[in-house]
Amino acid sequence: MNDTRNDWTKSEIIDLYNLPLMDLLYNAATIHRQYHDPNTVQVSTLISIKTGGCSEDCGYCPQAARYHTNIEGNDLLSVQQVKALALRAKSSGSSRICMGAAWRNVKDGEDFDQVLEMVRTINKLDMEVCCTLGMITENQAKRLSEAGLYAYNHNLDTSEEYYKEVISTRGYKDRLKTIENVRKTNVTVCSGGIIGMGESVEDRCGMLATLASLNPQPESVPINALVAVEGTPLEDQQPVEIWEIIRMVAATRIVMPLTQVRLSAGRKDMSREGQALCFFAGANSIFAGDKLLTTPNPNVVDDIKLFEKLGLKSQKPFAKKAQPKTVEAEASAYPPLGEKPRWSRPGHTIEKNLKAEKKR
Ligand code: SAM
Ligand code: DTB
Ligand code: SF4
Repeated sequence: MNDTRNDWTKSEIIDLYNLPLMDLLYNAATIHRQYHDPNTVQVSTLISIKTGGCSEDCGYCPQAARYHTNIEGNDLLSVQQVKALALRAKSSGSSRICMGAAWRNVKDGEDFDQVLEMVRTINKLDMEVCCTLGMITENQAKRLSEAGLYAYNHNLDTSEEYYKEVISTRGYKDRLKTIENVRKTNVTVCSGGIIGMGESVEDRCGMLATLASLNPQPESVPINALVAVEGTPLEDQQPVEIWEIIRMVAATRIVMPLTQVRLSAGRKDMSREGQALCFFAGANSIFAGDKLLTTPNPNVVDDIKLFEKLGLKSQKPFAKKAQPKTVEAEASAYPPLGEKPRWSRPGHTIEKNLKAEKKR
């Protein structure tokens, strides 16, 4: 028995999201400590293996060919270029590489064969390797798995209702289908979304309800704050407040206790204190490196200093391969610092705790 539930309703998640902040943080941090080492954060690095010129119309994306953004595009990188970038990332403390391609979907042929070779190459470096290449078929997922892919990233981005406001060239069901194809292999699933695109709290929580309903839940959930890029339809969006990011991270942690929650795009505009609260609320991964795929990210030295200030260690590769099966097993792995809070004792659940909070 653990706290993982696949039947969270949108309204339950909205209630969580809107809790007084201190209650939300306390609940999320308590769950976080039951399943994860609160002083360890995974450092991952993004490599944009094919940049720009994408046929899709995702309203947030600087890589869509139809928008006039200032990014420098490039064709598929060579295996040697990717290996050099991965080695550099490893030497600066990354345990995971995520390779992104500005494709609508993967086409079988020379380019896909080259990506498979990149996967094999990074795998030999003893790093987790993740890809985000757009839609893939079941057969392509199998081939990636055979090449040693550890994770496939394919974001739901927002709720099913709001999706249509942001993207018209593909539907929510297409996204879910690719996730299902990945699930048929032993590649782990990475799927999350973006906040700050003009969506409501209801949309954010609706997306979390869909992600939490997947069985098994995604092993990894990136939470991105929109990076509003000039030339995209969302260029004028006001930056989302840090409190919203913290709430989103906390709600994600509570409804998906075992998942790796990734504080992804948008960190450049977050204070160190804001990021610290996100780690407290359950975020346990960041993307490091001066660039995400095409937009700026905090510099590596500042991130190292932040880890030192907060006493955070970086997570070793494959540390999450064997997930603890029970709360008790994890509690013995990470003994609590003080007395156990009541909802971590046998028989107490987060739902009971929420009811108690509401009654107060
Ligand atoms: N083309 C593939 C796809 O869309 O699935 C993979 C690459 S795509 C750039 C990966 C993810 O990056 C998107 O699903 C979106 O969540 C995120 N993303 C893209 N542009 C962003 C932006 N401006 N701000 C925040 N997140 C962004
Ligand atoms: C994810 O959810 N965020 C990362 C990773 N998965 C691929 C990408 C963020 C991209 C931000 C915009 C850019 O740099 O182009
Ligand atoms: Fe293309 Fe992916 Fe950008 Fe959408 S998010 S435009 S599919 S690169």
